[in-house]
Amino acid sequence: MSNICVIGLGFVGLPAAIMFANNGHTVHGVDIDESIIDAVMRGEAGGDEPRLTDLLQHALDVGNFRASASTSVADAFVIAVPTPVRGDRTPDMTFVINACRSIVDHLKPGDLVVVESTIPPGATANEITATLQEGGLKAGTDFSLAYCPERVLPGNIVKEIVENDRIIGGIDERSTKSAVDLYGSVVTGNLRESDAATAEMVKLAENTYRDVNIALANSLANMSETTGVNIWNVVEMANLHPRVNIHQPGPGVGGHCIPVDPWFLVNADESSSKLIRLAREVNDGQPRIMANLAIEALTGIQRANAALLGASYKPDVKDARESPTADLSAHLTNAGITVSVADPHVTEFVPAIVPLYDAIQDADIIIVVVKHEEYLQIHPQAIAGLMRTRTVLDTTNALDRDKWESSGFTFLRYGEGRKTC
Ligand code: SAJ
Repeated sequence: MSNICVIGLGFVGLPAAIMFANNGHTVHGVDIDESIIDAVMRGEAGGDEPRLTDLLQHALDVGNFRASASTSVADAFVIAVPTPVRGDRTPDMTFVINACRSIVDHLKPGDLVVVESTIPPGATANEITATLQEGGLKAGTDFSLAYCPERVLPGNIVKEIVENDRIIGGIDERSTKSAVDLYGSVVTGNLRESDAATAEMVKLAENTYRDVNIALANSLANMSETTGVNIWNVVEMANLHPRVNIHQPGPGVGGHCIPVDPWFLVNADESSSKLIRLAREVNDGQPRIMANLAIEALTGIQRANAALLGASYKPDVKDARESPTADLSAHLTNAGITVSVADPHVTEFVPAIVPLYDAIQDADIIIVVVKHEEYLQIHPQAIAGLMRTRTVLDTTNALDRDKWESSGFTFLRYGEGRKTC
């Protein structure tokens, strides 16, 4: 059993802290946000993770877990704080470096420091090592240092944090072994030993792979206006090929990972990452394409009203970070269209979230931006009478065309194209 200090109690750090605490370790969770500390100590895990609250309560009940604002002495320190990009798309390592600084005063020979946060290539060996050594101890010689990226899927974290294979990249062999011992006590997936630089690139490659493939899907979908071909059918049939996995087109790429992490690679090597930058530009351009489809559909309607359904970054979660809905709303507003936004899970958003029927009331168009389960159950005939004119734009291939058209709606689906050739 070890004393573990987990720094950062967000969507990765809190589940990690609870996982360690429920597997025999004594865990001290640290966060700079007092409201998070208070909620956690009340047994409230927040977020959308099934079972996480129960597991937190169990860790608190057995006395293996506590949370506070200040780092303490431990055998192992796990850093799981955010690494956003600035407005100029350069990585912001402030939180990671501050976390390292908070460890220095408590670091002692034989300790282990693990970074889970997504970081730029080379950061473990460079700024992280330099900061941790500010107290006089030497990384590798006096304490172990490893990079162990997370790959859990929000919405399924409790399962994946234990079962997913993990890459363990130490700055030296002993650091790798020390981190393997720690994660081996709780992770049932395979622990793949490597070095820190490789592990850093694995994480960035995983998310960049996804962003580039989403950009490919979106590019193919954007051709459907020219080809007149239904891209959803194309993707479904192309993926019947045993070695093809075209992703799903959509209104844009949100979340605090996929739209962020590829910029770390662009920033590290601009000349070699042209494809990666271009994919980011394609995906960031999607909300404007959705807005143009809606604006075209509203031609001739003065002072049109649009109801946007879905504010979160992906279905059935309440996280709205980098949500495409925000840009889509801005483009429509700039075109003189009045926008209302509804979402069954999100509470904090700009523009403010309104109830579904309030958003639809007097709307000229409904734009489905997120494929929330609730929206699949909407009965068009139940809402048709609320609208001023009845048009629906489905940007996520969520809705049944016949169901809506039979209720008198003009039905538009992004990526279906219109026969023009
Ligand atoms: N999206 C598409 N088309 C797709 C898939 C996703 O437009 O085919 C959009 C989603 O709507 C969403 C965004 O991309 O706006 C990101 O969605 P996501 O499904 O990638 O979900 P994340 O960001 O919650 O999780 C990803 C995962 N990474 C990979 O699948 C490679 C997860 O395993 C990572 O741990 C997580 O990023 C992270 O924290 O890095």
